[in-house]
Amino acid sequence: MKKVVITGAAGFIGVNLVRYLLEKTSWSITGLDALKDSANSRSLLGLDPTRFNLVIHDLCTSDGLKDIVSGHDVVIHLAAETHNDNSLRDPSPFIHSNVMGTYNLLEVVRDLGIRLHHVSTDEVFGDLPLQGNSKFTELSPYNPSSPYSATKAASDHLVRAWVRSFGINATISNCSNNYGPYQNVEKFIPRQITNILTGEKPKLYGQGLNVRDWIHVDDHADALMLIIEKGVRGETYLIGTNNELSNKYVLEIILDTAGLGRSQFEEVPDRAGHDLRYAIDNSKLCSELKWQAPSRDFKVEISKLFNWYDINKDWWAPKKEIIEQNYASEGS
Ligand code: TDX
Repeated sequence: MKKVVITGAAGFIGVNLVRYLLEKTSWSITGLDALKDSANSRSLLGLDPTRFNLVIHDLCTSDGLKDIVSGHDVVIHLAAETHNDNSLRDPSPFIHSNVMGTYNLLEVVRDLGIRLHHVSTDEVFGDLPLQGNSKFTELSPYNPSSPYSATKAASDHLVRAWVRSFGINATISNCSNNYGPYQNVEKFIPRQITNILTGEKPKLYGQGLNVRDWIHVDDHADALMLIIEKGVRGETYLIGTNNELSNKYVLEIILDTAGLGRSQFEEVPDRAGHDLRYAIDNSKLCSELKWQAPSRDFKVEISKLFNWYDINKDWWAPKKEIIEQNYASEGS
């Protein structure tokens, strides 16, 4: 049985990972979270208290961090500011959380000799041309576009440097766009679903031609569990399920699910520096660690997700108004 720390445990991927690991393993988990805007401790209610506890701590503060992490076997590092649009409004929290937070954690795992898995994003590689079949691989050069992706790239570089210079036992994964329950309504899919549920029109940046490679958050959790168990020290693994879709197409599925016409959305000004296309080549994970991407019907999953946001209004409604005010002030 492993004793695991998950940083960012109250965020979207953290919550789903905690739930997944409690179901699929006998591991005990310490969730660590600063409980900032994107995190919602209510997402973690009702979990088995003999196997899960939540510690409120901001990784930007190194004081006390060693005591929290000590006695565990593995740290899975998810804590980060993650929304591109927020990073364009104010990069500062991204520098603090994603760079300084990772640095503080690295110093603690180095000191304690504890294994680390660093969870990152495909955005560190920049973007791919809209046309063609090229994909990101573990060897793609880093070329981040936004303050968010630049800070995630910086955190990846720190982990690599701590492996090489200080010999820490760490792995890295870079995953494509996640979807699933408990995702903050500022992100694309939940924003459009909750706009419909509140009588607003969905908002598409530009013409919606940009392409994202969507993975269900449980499939991401499944790949992370495998990397924790079998990943090789110092290695990077890309995680994705070959599900490239244009934003326009995803929005059409959401509109179909809601029983609305496909023209029932608003085109809003495009995001500055908007990455064109992301696509993941997952062959290293599949061949070296024998990961098998579960097959899913995206339309069925969107329909389930629509129901989840419909049923769980209490979870997202308190945040919706302020998020939409921020978007509206920018005309988006
Ligand atoms: O209202 C919107 N309309 C719209 O067209 C929003 C919020 C987004 N979009 C577009 C922008 C992107 O092309 O949808 C696409 C997805 O947008 P986001 O959900 O903001 O995700 P993205 O910018 O692609 O970044 C995501 O993938 C990598 C996650 O948010 C990151 O945390 C992850 O690291």
